[in-house]
Amino acid sequence: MKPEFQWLGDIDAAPIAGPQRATRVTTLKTLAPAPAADPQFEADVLEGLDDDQKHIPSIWLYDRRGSELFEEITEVTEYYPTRTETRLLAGLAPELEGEIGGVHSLVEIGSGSSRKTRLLLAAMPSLVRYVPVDISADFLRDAAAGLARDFPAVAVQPVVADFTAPFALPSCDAATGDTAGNLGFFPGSTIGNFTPDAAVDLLTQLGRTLGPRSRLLIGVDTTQDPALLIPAYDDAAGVTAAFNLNLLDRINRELDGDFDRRDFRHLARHDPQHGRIEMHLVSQRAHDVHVRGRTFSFAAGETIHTENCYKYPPSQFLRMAHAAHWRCERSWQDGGRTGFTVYLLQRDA
Ligand code: AVJ
Repeated sequence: MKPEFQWLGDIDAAPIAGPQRATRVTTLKTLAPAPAADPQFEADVLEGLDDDQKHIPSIWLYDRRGSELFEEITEVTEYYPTRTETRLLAGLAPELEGEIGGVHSLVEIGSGSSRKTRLLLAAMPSLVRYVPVDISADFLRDAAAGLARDFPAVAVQPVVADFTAPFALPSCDAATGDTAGNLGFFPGSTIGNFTPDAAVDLLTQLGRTLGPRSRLLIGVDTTQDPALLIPAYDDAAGVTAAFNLNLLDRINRELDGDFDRRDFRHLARHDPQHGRIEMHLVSQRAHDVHVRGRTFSFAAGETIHTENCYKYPPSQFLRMAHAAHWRCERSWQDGGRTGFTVYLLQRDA
């Protein structure tokens, strides 16, 4: 399988000039066409809107604007996972160097806010490189540049990749042959975006990428309490609603869509059978929408399912980790209502 990644090169402490510009000057004869949309985005949207239960994979929520809105979500009062996990990490970070000294590479899966990363880099002097892996190149570049400035001794090597497919770690002197020095970092309960089967596949594949005897520090949200969950995914300020509705703007922009966001309402619902929160966009009236020249009909009240956030209880998560050849070295659980848990896993040799 072709590794799906784009190598951005080392980012060092020097100021980042922004995307490299071509030195050759071309005369524009016609208006530049809109940037080509990701063909996979188009395929997923056209296929998903054609289904009985309309759905679009949640990965497409995270364009630049979506990533910014998600950052805003992490700051709303009702959204407990980020601050709970950050508190857990602040407590456990000082213990890590003693626990797993000699780790050289921090590989962050789906790099989000750099705050949690900073806690680890500051507490673990043995770390000499940081490899953030994310699908959004712009977002990645900005996040990586800030860290490079503040940790000049750490080589920052961002990788633009869809981490659900196999990807290669950039080679580096410190890493030669010694995969036991790789520490994967998969925070934010992003694992919750995956069904149990897909989560096992992902954990297995990450184990292959990180290598024998590597570690994985992973944050997992566990609560099934709707009183906590519903407000967290439908905050009073409407940030989560804006995050969800941004998907319609993205389709309009990149796929010639004519969604009117005023025709849709954000919905967060708890599905206790599956142990997950679902996000939907609910059509407020019967109407037609066009995307890439195709017509999709909506009944009043019909929804597009846009995200699943599974909340895996510890027993279930550990079963999934074992199935993916990881064993648990330690875990740290929030003593409060959320039960949010950070696990330190080690891969078999
Ligand atoms: C990025 C998947 C961890 O499930 O809590 C937050 C995404 N969606 N609010 C989560 C999300 C709506 C978030 N993850």
